[in-house]
Amino acid sequence: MFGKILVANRGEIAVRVMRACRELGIPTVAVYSEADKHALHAKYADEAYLIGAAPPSQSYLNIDAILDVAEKSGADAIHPGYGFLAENAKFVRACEKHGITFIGPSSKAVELMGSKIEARKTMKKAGVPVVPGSEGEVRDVEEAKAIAEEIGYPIVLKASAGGGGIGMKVVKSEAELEQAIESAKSVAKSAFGDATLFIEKFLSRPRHIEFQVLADKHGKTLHLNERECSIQRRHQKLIEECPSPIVTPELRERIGGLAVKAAESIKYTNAGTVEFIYSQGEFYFLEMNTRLQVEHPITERTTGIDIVKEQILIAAGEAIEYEQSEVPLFGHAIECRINAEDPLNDFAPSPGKITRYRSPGGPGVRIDSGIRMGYTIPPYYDSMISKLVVWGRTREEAIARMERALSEYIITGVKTNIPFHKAVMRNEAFRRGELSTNFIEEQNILAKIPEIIKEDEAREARLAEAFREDKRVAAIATAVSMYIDAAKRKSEEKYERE
Ligand code: MV4
Repeated sequence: MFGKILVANRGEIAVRVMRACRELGIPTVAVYSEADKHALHAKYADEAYLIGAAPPSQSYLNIDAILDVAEKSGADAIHPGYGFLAENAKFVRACEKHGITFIGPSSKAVELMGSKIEARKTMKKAGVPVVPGSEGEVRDVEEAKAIAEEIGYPIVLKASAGGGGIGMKVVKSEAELEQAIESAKSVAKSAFGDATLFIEKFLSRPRHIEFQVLADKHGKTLHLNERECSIQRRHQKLIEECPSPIVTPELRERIGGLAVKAAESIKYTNAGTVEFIYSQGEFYFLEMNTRLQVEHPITERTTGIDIVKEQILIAAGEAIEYEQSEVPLFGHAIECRINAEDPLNDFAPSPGKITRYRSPGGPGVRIDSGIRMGYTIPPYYDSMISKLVVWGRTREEAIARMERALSEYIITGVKTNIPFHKAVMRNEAFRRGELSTNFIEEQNILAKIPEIIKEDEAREARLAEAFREDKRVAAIATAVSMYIDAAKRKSEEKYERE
């Protein structure tokens, strides 16, 4: 087992990984930037090292600085968390070169799945359904026209080096094609340094359903059920749940089996996620993420499996001890990503000092957070500050619990998207499990937010007034009791004189 683990990340996920290390009795090393001097993760670790200035390129993306700390601290393994270097094959190779275990898949697996064209080819060969589209790269307009004729409009242009929807371009007719290709190429070039494009048939109103996979180094690969992640805004997931309201046990077995086949086909090891889009009754491979996902806690909550611990044990060469048939799925979990963003200002980031912080508690509530009272959220990083995860025996109970937990979650000093989550939880289509990637627009969720903010402000004002009232009452009570004591003292003195 590892002697010491360096967590090459920040915020809630760094604290979350350190918790698993602590439970395994493994000392931890934090790295932090100038902006994170007082951050929770730097305090939580057994050792903490400054690695550079606030901008990620000078700190959390600085491979040499991170490996220097690993050498200096004697860390023999690195957990990358998600984002930053988590899917950077160059970083994985650098760890391997330095004899430091990267807690994740091999650099080969990261590289292969990093090319969406290679991923599609690999999945097709493994018998995993892919969206009809181009075999490989689409080099010019003529090729694109021919493919689009074959599969029919609308089509979508995607960057092979991309992911998460960046650079995606929907094309409704041949007339738009040439211009669309030019702009998609330039976006791909600037975002990923690689202009390679491919084409897929555009599937309308899809759902995003992904399967967690876990594979050890002894040939065992299994899935830990699915997660529904359809509520997204500009390709950013906001609310995830497990299980998906539309996945039956038979579907779970069939598509979970495809996810396992996908992982086995590339000899995948460690934790990964196979993403599917579900449209008109069919599942199609979308992408494979070769990292721990933000939303992993809802899988942990409904299986009882600590995925980060499994990652560490697998990376250390341990075998997975249970069989697929022993992976449970109990109850229903929902995660709301709490972002420091202003929902009334196009969700613009809202960094700043947290003046009041009170997190919810009670049965079935988990908070993974990297913030605390008095902490100043820096403007340099992702706006997610915590994850609120609730569990219930049923989806209905989980929704009611999420509403209760959201009503208890107090964060002031910065704007948050908590009102957005409240609006979704009370939406009838959401409560019926009728989701799609167009949910936020179709249900006009954003229009509901001002009213909710007004309700919250009115409640806060009532509480403050009651508190002031309490203070007034307490002050009057104190004055009366002081008056009574003085009167009593006076009558006693009078009695003694007589
Ligand atoms: C698609 C699609 C429709 N048809 N591909 C790719 C990256 C992922 N984050 C979003 N992607 C999509 N790929 C085809 N052929 C629609 C989306 C999409 C989407 C998919 C699932 C969940 C939310 C989404 C939001 C916007 C677009």
